[in-house]
Amino acid sequence: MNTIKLYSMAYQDRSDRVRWLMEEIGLPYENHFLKVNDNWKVIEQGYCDINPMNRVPTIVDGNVTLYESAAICMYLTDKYSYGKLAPTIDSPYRPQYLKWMISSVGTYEAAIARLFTHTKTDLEKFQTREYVASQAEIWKKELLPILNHQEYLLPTGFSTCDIMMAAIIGNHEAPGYEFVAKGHPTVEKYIERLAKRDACIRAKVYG
Ligand SMILES: N[C@@H](CCC(=O)N[C@@H](CS)C(=O)NCC(=O)O)C(=O)O
Repeated sequence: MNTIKLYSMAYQDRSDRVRWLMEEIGLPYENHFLKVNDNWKVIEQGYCDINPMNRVPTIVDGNVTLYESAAICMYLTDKYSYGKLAPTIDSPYRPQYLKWMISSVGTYEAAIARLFTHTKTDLEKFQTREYVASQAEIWKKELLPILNHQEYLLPTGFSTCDIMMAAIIGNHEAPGYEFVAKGHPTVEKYIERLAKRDACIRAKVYG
């Protein structure tokens, strides 16, 4: 089996979910931490040849070079843990799995990330928090009924979409946690349960 190269800036960037997943599967991998400037922009020479977006994460798995964290996680799961951490293509749970994989980054993270980026003035910070709070109210209509009666997002048990969602919501002090988990015991317990996994700890997802 190839040793997979994982390019990132630090443990707690969007490489967290990829590292966690590789730890869960037991894949051999090497961390390549890139040179960054004070604003956390990648300044490593030659990296754009690997990822023209100049962002992280990127993996190199043999002759496959891939970026976009959700795509990487879907690729690695289908290749190395098909039917275990991802439902098979003929499973009735595959559509929901795909939905979570895409909405984790496209819907949840797209909004939560604003808490880091849309903060130039006090007014912008306030408006961003209002926006994320309003989105979180909608998300909870989806999340709470599921987590109120099962331990993981899919009824079949722990899967890669839990890794995505838990990495994005974050733990305790993370900005996303305040809006999505805090005050909702089932979501708090869900994150707590996931944070205790050996693979999550080894991957240093929450520090
Ligand atoms: N949708 C992409 C987002 C990638 C992304 O924005 N990564 C951040 C780090 S968490 C980055 O590389 N930032 C550097 C920059 O903005 O130049 C993914 O999920 O992989």
